[in-house]
Amino acid sequence: MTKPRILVARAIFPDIVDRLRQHFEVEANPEDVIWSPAELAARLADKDGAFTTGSQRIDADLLTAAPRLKIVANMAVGYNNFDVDAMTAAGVQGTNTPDVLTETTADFGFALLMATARRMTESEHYLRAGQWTKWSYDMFAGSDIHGSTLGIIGMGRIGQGIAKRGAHGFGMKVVYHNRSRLAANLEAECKATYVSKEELLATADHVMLVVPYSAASHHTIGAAELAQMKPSATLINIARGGIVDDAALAVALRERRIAAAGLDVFEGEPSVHPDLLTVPNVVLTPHIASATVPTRRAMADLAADNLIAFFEGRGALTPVNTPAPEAARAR
Ligand code: 8YV
Repeated sequence: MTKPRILVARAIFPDIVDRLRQHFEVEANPEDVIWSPAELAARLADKDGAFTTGSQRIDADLLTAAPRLKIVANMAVGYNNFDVDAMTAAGVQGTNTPDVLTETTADFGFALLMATARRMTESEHYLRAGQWTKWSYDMFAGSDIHGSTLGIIGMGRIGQGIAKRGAHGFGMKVVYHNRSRLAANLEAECKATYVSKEELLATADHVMLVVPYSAASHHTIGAAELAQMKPSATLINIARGGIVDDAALAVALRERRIAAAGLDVFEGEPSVHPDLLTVPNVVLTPHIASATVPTRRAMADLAADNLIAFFEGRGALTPVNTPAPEAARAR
């Protein structure tokens, strides 16, 4: 029996590619070339499955150019690179990697919050530049984490992980806003109170964004929302580029309309809005919230396991859509 053909669109752990080779005919990308949409489509023309990261767009044009494609396994919990409706209509299964990155990403959200509120990178740059010649009472004085109010927008698994860290570890008052309110037992576990977005913005000392990207969440934080925040507040985005209007944020930071921001994701990344690179009161990291070795391995393993389970007829392990059986492409 011939093995299904799959494309591994980005460089991943070599031993996981080897594991995939036991089940599939694999075209891999060990040099980690960033293919254009046309190059990706050409490579997928004869493939049955694809292993992707968040940087490959899967849309109707690509699905037309890849008539044998039956499953796309994303190595990410977010899947805004998928046109899910187009995939479902074409009978193509999509999968993501939930759960395995929750705690690691929540740890990072907290690390970015701490670094931002306590001005850690700004002060490190100062020290490295040889500017530290004396102590002074207000040198890099920031804002407190313990006992402050943490406002979380997007209360999925990662948001809940951050809430627990804040409430239980740092005695923070946690308020949250989400499309739907959590069940009472989850609110109790997180010690979190549901509030409107307006109340959250007006009362939080630290605003943490963990909401998935969609047309509805585009620019959840823009100039109007920044104006509603406390001038002493910090803003943390570990969700997706485009959730924040980065140009408006750069203005608010420069004019000190909010105190500071911590950003792991950017509109148009890996490009970063040039004004964010010149304001001092922002901590910038290159989309690394899930980047620990065990977690990145678990994500890659889960994406591989989705492909294997699907082609063994066991069904995808963590599907993001349910193509109708009659629409599904023949295996
Ligand atoms: C990924 C992420 O590293 O899981 C997500 O949604 O944003 C990150 O963990 C990134 O998307 C690359 O696939």
